[in-house]
Amino acid sequence: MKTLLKLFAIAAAFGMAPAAALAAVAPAPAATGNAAAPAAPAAASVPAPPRAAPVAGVGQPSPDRIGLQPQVSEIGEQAAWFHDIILMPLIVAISLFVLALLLWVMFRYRRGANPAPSRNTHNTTLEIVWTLVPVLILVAIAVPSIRLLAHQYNPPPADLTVKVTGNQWYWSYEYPDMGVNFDANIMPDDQAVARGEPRQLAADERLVVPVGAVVKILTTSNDVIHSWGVPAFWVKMDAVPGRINETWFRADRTGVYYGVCYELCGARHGYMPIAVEVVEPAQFRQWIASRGGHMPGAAAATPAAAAAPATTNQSATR
Ligand SMILES: [Cu+2]
Repeated sequence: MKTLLKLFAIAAAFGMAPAAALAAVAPAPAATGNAAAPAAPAAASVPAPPRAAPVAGVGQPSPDRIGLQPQVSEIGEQAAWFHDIILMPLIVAISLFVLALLLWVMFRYRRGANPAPSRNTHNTTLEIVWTLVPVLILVAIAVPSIRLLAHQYNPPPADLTVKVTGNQWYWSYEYPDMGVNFDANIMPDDQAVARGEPRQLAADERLVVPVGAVVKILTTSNDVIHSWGVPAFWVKMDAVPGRINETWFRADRTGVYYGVCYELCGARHGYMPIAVEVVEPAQFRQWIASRGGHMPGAAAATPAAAAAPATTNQSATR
């Protein structure tokens, strides 16, 4: 029995066995230090809140969409406005203008219609115009572009910190101030469809965050470069081994939002999806409690928090 438990613990640590399998076998959460331990239901007295159902077309791609996903963060709305109102119309106008010039030159100045070509090599006015106009266009684009960049790199004070670690080929999440950590693996297609979730985007474990909270995301990796991102939040950051990168988001609407790994990271790169559930603050507190965690400042009273791996306790008291 002990050997079997050890095998399951090792398998779960490498993301090969679902956490539930380990929890079903283990009578109590043995402090093995594996990331799946907090999921053990035996220690949590608070029931987990129900999983929200995703809404078609929100937080996930849809077959008839050609634009960006609906944005649920302020940065995302700014970026979508920049893309939809400034960049796309400008690109379309410039492309049509150049196409019209090319067609005009091809027909008006073809050999049949214009047998004696002009010998002019310079036109000062024209040269000033075609230098100045593109410069002015670029300056006009630079203003909202730099404003957006500055906004992205000046995060407001964080309400919550989540450390995201990329692994071949799953994600590990840690709430260092709350004593919660777990692994998230892809959900099998049949299970995802049965639950009304998009296949290959659904994950067995979701990152849960409160609505309206500034979430600081710290990314790193255990093996190769991965990239964590969620299009509906306009957030994406490389997860690089030996290094911690920082980004942030603030989701202003509750719901379920999906992302994937955005860096080609190996054979199963396409099978490490990201699912984020944005919930009301009360539901978030319930979720943290159901995982044996605690809100920052509150005493780690639950048995699961007391039995949590040493690394979790250290980071929780920081
Ligand atoms: Cu990856």
